[in-house]
Amino acid sequence: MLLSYFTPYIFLGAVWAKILYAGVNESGGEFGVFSSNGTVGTGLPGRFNVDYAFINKSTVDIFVDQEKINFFRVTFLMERMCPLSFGLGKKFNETYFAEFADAINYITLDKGVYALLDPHNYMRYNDPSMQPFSGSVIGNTSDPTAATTQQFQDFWHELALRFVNNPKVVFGINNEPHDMPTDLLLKNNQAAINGIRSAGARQLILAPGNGFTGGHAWTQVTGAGDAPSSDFLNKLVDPIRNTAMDVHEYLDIDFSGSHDECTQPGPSNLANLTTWLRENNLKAVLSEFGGGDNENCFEQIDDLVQYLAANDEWIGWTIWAAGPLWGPNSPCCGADTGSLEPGMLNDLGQPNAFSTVWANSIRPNIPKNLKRNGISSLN
Ligand SMILES: *[C@@H]1O[C@H](CO)[C@@H](O)[C@H](O)[C@H]1NC(C)=O
Ligand SMILES: *[C@@H]1O[C@H](CO)[C@@H](O)[C@H](O)[C@H]1NC(C)=O
Ligand SMILES: *[C@@H]1O[C@H](CO)[C@@H](O)[C@H](O)[C@H]1NC(C)=O
Ligand SMILES: *[C@@H]1O[C@H](CO)[C@@H](O)[C@H](O)[C@H]1NC(C)=O
Ligand SMILES: *[C@@H]1O[C@H](CO)[C@@H](O)[C@H](O)[C@H]1NC(C)=O
Ligand SMILES: CC(=O)N[C@H]1CO[C@H](CO)[C@@H](O)[C@@H]1O
Repeated sequence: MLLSYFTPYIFLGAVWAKILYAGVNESGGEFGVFSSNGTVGTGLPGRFNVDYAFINKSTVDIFVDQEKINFFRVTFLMERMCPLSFGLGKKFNETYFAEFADAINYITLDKGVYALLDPHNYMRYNDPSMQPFSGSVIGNTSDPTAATTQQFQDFWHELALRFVNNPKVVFGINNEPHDMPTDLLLKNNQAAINGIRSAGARQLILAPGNGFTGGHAWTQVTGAGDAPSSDFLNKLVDPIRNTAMDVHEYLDIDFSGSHDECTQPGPSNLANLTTWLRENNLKAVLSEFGGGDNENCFEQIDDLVQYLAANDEWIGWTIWAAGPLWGPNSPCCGADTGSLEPGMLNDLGQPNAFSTVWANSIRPNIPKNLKRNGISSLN
């Protein structure tokens, strides 16, 4: 009794629980397509470094060399990688791919850290004009304009083939699926895994849940009666068992990341998911979270990141978001918080979240023993 009580306490965060990956979202590759009136095709294909951009290599240097993180989530848009005239599949826009690959190769080969490839598409393809709600759900057989699950598999097969020899990439199947049947999400996730593994790629895969992949809602019905992610995602089969769950969790009132107050504590809201992970012998990465520029949020983010470190089911995290195109805009958590891009100011002309949120609640929690070598994996 005494031993079983004390042992976990002694090893908490030290031996059993190990965060392998820690870092930041690099958002920008998906920019420039939003249209307030829903005009289809706005910003497509877009201009590199004007409408969209992936990373600023100098700020990647700051994150790796000074902050010692080892993980970047790099967003891109499937309608740019696979233009509508080609359709979703194995035919890519080689210009856009080369720009994306340059960012990924800089992070993984030049800097030697891990990069999560993130198609920022909400499991939808063909109309990003009013993301996250526009576009046909992939694999919707009632929608003749929807890309098929097979096309999604072909897309992932091709992308994985192109990175098959790069051990430092991680494949994120899709950003924030929502409002779709959870059994279809399972099918699409499985198709992506099959496409990646049949390409010979053995790197870590992250599979998202329904309901914007929200951690608090993992065991709940989401949307208009969509079954909980927990009913389906444990049925995924990866022949080499190198897939983890991809989870997002914001700390504001409606979990959206749009408010600057943190009123939804991470640890209690993630507890059911963590139990499910443990029961199913699964791992997870928290690939989006954030809070506003205030003391309460600093504490709540601190609690969240320490919770992840203390629970063996969690193997990594990336906070939302840095990126070269944010300027004074705020990617999350209130208009005045600003982005995590070093060197930029917020909308008030004051230091952004890199000087506030990151400095107060992330920097002190960056593990010293992050994974530095080897193929991306669950351990
Ligand atoms: C609709 O939005 C697009 C892009 O935001 C803009 O170029 C276009 O002029 C708008 N059309 C109307 C009718 O407002
Ligand atoms: C491919 O992407 C480049 C760069 O954004 C763009 O100039 C070009 O028009 C795109 N091609 C297609 C077919 O979309
Ligand atoms: C699938 O397509 C049909 C027909 O367009 C549509 O009514 C339905 O809402 C779509 N389902 C999803 C999950 O988007
Ligand atoms: C966790 O699960 C319990 C039991 O099913 C439920 O009562 C509770 O509301 C859940 N908590 C969250 C945050 O979903
Ligand atoms: C990239 O980051 C560096 C270092 O913060 C900055 O000096 C430079 O202006 C940035 N470049 C762009 C294009 O944003
Ligand atoms: C808070 C926030 O902006 N989170 C976002 C992460 O990804 C996209 C942005 O492109 C949003 O839809 C998410 O909500």
